[in-house]
Amino acid sequence: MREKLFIDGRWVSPAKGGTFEVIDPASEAIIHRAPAGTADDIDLAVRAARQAFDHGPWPRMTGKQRAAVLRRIAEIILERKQELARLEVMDNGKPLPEAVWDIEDTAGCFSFYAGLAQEMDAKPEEVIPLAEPRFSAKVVQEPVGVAGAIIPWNYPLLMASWKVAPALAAGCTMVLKPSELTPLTALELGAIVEQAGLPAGVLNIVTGLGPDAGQPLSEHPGIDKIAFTGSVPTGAKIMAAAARDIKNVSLELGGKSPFVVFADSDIDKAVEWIMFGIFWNQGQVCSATSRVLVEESLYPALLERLVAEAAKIKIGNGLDDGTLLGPLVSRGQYEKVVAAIERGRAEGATVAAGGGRPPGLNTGYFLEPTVMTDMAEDNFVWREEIFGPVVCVKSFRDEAEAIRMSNDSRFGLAAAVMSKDRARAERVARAFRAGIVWINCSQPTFTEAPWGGYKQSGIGRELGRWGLSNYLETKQTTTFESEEPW
Ligand code: TXE
Repeated sequence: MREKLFIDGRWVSPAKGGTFEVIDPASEAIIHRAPAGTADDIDLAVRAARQAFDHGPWPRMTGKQRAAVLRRIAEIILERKQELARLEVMDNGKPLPEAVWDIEDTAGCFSFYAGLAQEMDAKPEEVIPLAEPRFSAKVVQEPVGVAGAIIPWNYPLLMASWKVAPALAAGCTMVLKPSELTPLTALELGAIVEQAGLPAGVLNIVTGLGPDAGQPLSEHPGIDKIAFTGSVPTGAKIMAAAARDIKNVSLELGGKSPFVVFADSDIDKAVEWIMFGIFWNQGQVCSATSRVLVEESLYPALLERLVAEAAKIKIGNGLDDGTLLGPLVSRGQYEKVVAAIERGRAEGATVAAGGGRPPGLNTGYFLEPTVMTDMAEDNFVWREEIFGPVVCVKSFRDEAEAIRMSNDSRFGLAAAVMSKDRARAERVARAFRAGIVWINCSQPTFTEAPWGGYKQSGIGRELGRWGLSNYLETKQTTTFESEEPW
């Protein structure tokens, strides 16, 4: 576990010399003291990234050359897969097989953007037809410059890759600020890019607390773009900070994603997708299936099955064989989720399954898989993101009501629908006001497809070619081709 920040290709101690505790959420033990970066370190990192962008080789290399480095990063991540996955479990709490999957996806993300970097060589410019024949116009895309990335703790290395890989593919340089709850694998990424031969200053990694390191990064005049994934209130602060000098901003914020299950659905499949959608990663997923809407005639049977299946989930340390649900990431997150359940109950909801600490697990931030019912539509648990293993289930009468209830949210990240009637499923999918829609499934995420939300779920799209566009500026060059006076 690393004790230094990664700035300008070197491992350096934070200017103020401070550290913060890294806690294993399963044992509550302090497993590391990570370097606490502050405004001075952010400034150093931004200057290094600026220098690397303005004068270094990275933005001037061909896409193919950048792709070679990105591919090497992916290879090293895969070589270190088991070790990185175990670090992720100790830091975040998730079950090991999930962490292994995350690390494979992280490598996949670097490989994917290596491909897009290489493709950039094939289409360096686009000629645009103009109505006025004496002029010609072409369009090129160029890296946006120095990017800042502030990321959360639910997928520590994977969330880093969603920002680092496209930024580097585009030719940008970057300062990455990981979450203070999960800094371990992000610091390893410094060693990985170093080994892969990334030029100094192209990626700088500063760990630290949100207000001490994140805020100075979002306010720094030396960065051209800020990319953030996290909560709505912090996203709003970052956007306000970016507004001061009109930085380019992309935000991926929370969600309260509905899953509409029509009565013609296969009940086993529906329950399986719901369980995957809300208990995977302890429900700490921005697109989690947190609101389930079931057609009235299927509601009693589906609820009964869901409650029975939730009770079977094996809870424990993510490193133990067979664990399906680990602890929540932190004491703060545990308390937030427990308080939400209590508030929902006080506002009239029924806890149909779980709702408390699993018997026998007295240490660690463990919470039972929880199913809540009977809540009014204005109940806190139906409206607000809980970010824990808590699913709210309600019934609906008809398609129109399902659509109205689904869209009645300030969020619009994801939504899902299940029905054997394909035309109806497609109709509902079109009616959802959300950036990510699933039919007959919920949650599968692919690097090739755009990811992001409507409404307060954010601005912009990550992944796929849309993720690359986040880090590109568009430049038109218009030439007067005629010898005649205009
Ligand atoms: O988020 P924050 P927290 C939601 C989820 C969760 C809640 C709170 O509901 O319960 O947010 O989690 C950095 N300037 N999501 O408190 O504060 C911080 O250091 C700049 C949804 O962890 O948003 C961390 O790196 N940066 C989500 C990052 O912001 C600041 C994933 C995220 O922390 C800052 C995580 C500031 N003033 C939480 N304050 C999703 N969309 O997936 C903090 N940070």
